[in-house]
Amino acid sequence: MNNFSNLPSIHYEGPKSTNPFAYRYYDANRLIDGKPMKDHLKFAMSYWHTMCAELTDPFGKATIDRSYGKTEPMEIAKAKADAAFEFMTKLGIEYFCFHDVDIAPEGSSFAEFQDNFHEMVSYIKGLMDQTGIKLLWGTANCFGNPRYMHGAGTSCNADCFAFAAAQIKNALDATIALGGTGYVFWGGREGYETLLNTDMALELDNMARLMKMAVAYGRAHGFTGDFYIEPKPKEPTKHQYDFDASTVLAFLRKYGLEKDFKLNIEANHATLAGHTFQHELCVARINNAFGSIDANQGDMFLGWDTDQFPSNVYDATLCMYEVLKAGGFQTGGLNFDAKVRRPSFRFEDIALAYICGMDTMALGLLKAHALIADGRIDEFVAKRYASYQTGIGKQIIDGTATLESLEQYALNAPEPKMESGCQEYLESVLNNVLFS
Ligand code: XLS
Ligand code: CA
Ligand code: CA
Repeated sequence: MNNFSNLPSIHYEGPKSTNPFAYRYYDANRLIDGKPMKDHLKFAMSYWHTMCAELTDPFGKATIDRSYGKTEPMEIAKAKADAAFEFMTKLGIEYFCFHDVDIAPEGSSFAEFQDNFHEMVSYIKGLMDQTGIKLLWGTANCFGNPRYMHGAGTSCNADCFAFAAAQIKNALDATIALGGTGYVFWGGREGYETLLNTDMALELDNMARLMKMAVAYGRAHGFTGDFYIEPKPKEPTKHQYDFDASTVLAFLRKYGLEKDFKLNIEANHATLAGHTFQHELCVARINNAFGSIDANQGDMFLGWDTDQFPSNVYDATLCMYEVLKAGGFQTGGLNFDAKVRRPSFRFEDIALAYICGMDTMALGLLKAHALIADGRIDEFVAKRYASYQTGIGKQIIDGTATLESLEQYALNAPEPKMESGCQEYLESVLNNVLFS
């Protein structure tokens, strides 16, 4: 099988089903708090991993054939798009995300790529109209081509900056034409290998210049969605400027970009930065910068970006807990930026991987909703900070307390009475909600 033509349509059959080609937890139209699961989760297919990745690694060649039964590059691109929309339709996935180079052959010059790209954007528009499938976000791949070896917006070579800008303009045009609600900047080469050859100040200023140009162009051409930065600390560069959510927020504020940009948080990037996925989502949420999610997971023993399909329900629950606390997705959604392992080379393995990922996130939603309804954790947290509701705590919050007034208070007060943090009890509450 060189495509998804033999794949059956996947439906919800409930937790007792042993049919591998069925959802056990994802019941698209089931209402949770009056909203269908599909609208809580807004699942999206990543075009690059799902349709393009050949499952190579630094030690081995492709294990999957991505020619979709064709030989000419544009024929392959069209057959690939047909297969993508067949896949999404059969799985009931309503959104997709793409890089410019995922959908069209690069050819031998930028001009040739642009022609191919325009033709493929119209082709994909036709498939979207036929199927009702929507674009979640678009982006430009400004990291794969050798011209970006020193970076794109942060390249030492101004011509490379110009090529990146040209790609971003076209990718933004496509995102607007296809009705995408987000546009992603992932700075795959925006970082450095050694400071010995790097003007960090100029590189960061230039990265902001490129983003400002994108905002100016997008807003002038009808893009009303959100721009996103996707943090990642390293890989492919040794140090990436968009290290983690907090670093990106500081960058956005320094350059006055915070109104147009939100964050696209990826699970595997969070763990590479030494944070939990929930931490990064929480940082985004409390700074009103929660935008979208790249759902996947890393391997706790590997220090690189393995982009595995999410299967850890514990993490999925804490992820969806943050999503619910943020009020749900607005422009964003859950994009499976995930790939099958190299030996899972059959097209049906890709479907089985999505079924696992979608069921995991669906279970996460159900359990996060149950955790909030249960109320014990929220109640504990509220009680833990109750000392800020009255007395000296209220003065600290109101801004009426000063160092001098607090000194007077401390001189006259008994030693503070400590309470337990109750971590183990709260972990048992979480387990109780997860497994009942
Ligand atoms: C790579 C990134 C990339 C972005 C889009 O690690 O996750 O796939 O999501 O360029
Ligand atoms: Ca990603
Ligand atoms: Ca990744």
